[in-house]
Amino acid sequence: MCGIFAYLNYLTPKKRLEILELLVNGLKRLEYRGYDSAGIAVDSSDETAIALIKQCGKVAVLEEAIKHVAEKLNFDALLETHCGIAHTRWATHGVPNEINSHPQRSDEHNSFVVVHNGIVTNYKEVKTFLEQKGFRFESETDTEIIAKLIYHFYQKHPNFSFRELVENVVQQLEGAFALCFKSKYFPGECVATRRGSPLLVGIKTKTRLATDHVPILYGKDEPPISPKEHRPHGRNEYPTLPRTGSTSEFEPLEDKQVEYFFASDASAIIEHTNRVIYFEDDDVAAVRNGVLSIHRVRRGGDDPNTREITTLKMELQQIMKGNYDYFMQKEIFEQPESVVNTMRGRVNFETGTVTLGGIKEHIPEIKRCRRLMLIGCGTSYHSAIATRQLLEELTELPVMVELASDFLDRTTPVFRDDVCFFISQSGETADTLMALRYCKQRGALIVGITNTVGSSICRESHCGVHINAGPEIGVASTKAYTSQFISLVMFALVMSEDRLSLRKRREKIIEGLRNLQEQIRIVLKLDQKVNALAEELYNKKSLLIMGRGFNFATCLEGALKVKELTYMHSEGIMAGELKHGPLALIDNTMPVMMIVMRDPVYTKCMNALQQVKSRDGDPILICEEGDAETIAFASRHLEIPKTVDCLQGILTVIPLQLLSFHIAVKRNCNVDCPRNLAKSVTVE
Ligand code: G6Q
Ligand code: GLU
Repeated sequence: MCGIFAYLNYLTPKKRLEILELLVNGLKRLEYRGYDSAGIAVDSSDETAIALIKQCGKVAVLEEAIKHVAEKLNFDALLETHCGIAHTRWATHGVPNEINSHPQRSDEHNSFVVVHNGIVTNYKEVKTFLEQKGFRFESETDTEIIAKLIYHFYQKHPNFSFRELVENVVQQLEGAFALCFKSKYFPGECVATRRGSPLLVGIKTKTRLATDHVPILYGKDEPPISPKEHRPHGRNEYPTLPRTGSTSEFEPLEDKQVEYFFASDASAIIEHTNRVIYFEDDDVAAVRNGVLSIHRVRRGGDDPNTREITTLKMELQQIMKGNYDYFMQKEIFEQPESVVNTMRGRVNFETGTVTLGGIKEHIPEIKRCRRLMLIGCGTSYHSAIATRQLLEELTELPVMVELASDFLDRTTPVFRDDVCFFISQSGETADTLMALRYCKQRGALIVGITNTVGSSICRESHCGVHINAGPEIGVASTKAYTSQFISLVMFALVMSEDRLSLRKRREKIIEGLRNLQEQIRIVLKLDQKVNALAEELYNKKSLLIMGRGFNFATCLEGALKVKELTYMHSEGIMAGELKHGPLALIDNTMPVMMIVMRDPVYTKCMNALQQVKSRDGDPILICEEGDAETIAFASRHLEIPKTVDCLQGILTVIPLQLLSFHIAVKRNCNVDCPRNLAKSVTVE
């Protein structure tokens, strides 16, 4: 999920030190993406042929470590043709430490090394297969299976090209990945591929390239297999692909000297060249003898013949934030992808089943518990409120939702047969961590729901779920909220899997999860409309956000976003509480937003709407797409696609994330780092 950078110089002599500096510099350009460890692989002159340097922590720590291998590596050696790969890791499988950092390797001789962004969801099966073949694993990562699998294929097919080996490997992988490979058997070559994670290559030549396109070579359907290579698959074998046919590699360059820069995004490339190719899913790009070729195993009906070399016209700053001006904005718009990453390898839409590997073994114990307790702070606490009703419904257990600080203040009674969930994006929030220790001491089962692998909350939990939203840089939490929400929904689904009476309900929810990505995209299209509302609201003193039922959490979370980003007063109000006090605030000057969806509390929400209107209030509605009857009651509204009631909060919160963002920009507030706040609150 973080950064890949690889550099290949062909007939372009560079000192080893220069290459190392170039690789480190590439990683520095990717630092803004967030990461926890970093590593590099370059050719060495000793018997391993490839040197690996890896460190937990910042790229600067890696840079220091590189200095210490100066003698061993002969920094002054001039390398005419060379391939180096580098990586910043945001751990998803295994804590951040040196062994788990990338590049991952095939064996102790570093025969094949690989850097990976993303998650391989079927790594356990592949690992079992490779263990049976005698491979011994050293890391906890999903990535290590890739390095070992390619070595396995190499041993089986020693005359396959590097690219063919990679093609065989990726055929066995499920999940999301961008990969760059290096091998001692293929010096000066690099093979890169992607599926679901971004990857591009920059091309630098002395003279301008003769072409703007690189042809795509498609594997033949029935390629010839020489008798020597053809071995029947034994039992339990991963089938190997037939050799792909096309080998006539394309030579785009007049000039033989060339440099290639592979990277997760253009920020690491732009200072070297502005000529880039963005890879598509399942492209396998190989550089051999200085020539880049792009291969695809199969050809689909309207697949193109070439990939275009595009010219970047962006500034560095622009690239880092993509098309966005702020990280928070980027993270809001990343939600169609981050929600899928949370579900990847867990929700099987074909069979309608959900598996949470991190808590699987504890499910029988959880099913026997006395109650569930969900504990967190701020946004993380709101994700617990958002899912409480569904958890009560699908588990039929009492569910307590607690603010960590208040929970500790009350010295709340906790028992051995309680199951306590600690929800935290950073995994380091002091209040949440204290509450965790308090519950652990009392013998409860501790379940962590975090975005940061290896964080304190992760380490101190008995089991847990990584929400896999990817690093969140903006201080105001956005994509982590929707991913926490989905993680808790998935847990509720796991808890109810053998309940026949709930089958229909579960099917509906799983269908809802399947459609979320598309629906979030639709909600994000409201951006301009929300911006217009922000124009109306940005110089007001206060904003009340009302709703109830499944959408109450959205009101609290929306109000928190408005407060922290815009420094304006805002309050999330349970619509049922209106007549018990807040109604007194209503007049024709008080800005109000109301969430009114066609769910079981629709009529009650409409009553609240009437009460506000009859006090001269003029609420802005967040309501269901096409609900003309409700829309008729308001002068302004935002229409949101309908999903199953318990998931609706994921869609209703997004306009409020956007609203707080636009108001903050209009009020000249610091969007990514609001005053007085920190991303990780490590003090009580
Ligand atoms: C919200 C803030 C904040 C955050 C809490 C808890 O926008 O980021 O409310 O959610 O400080 O942080 P953790 O989720 O990291 O424990
Ligand atoms: N899943 C891999 C790991 O945990 C890669 C993570 C990343 O994208 O940085 O090692």
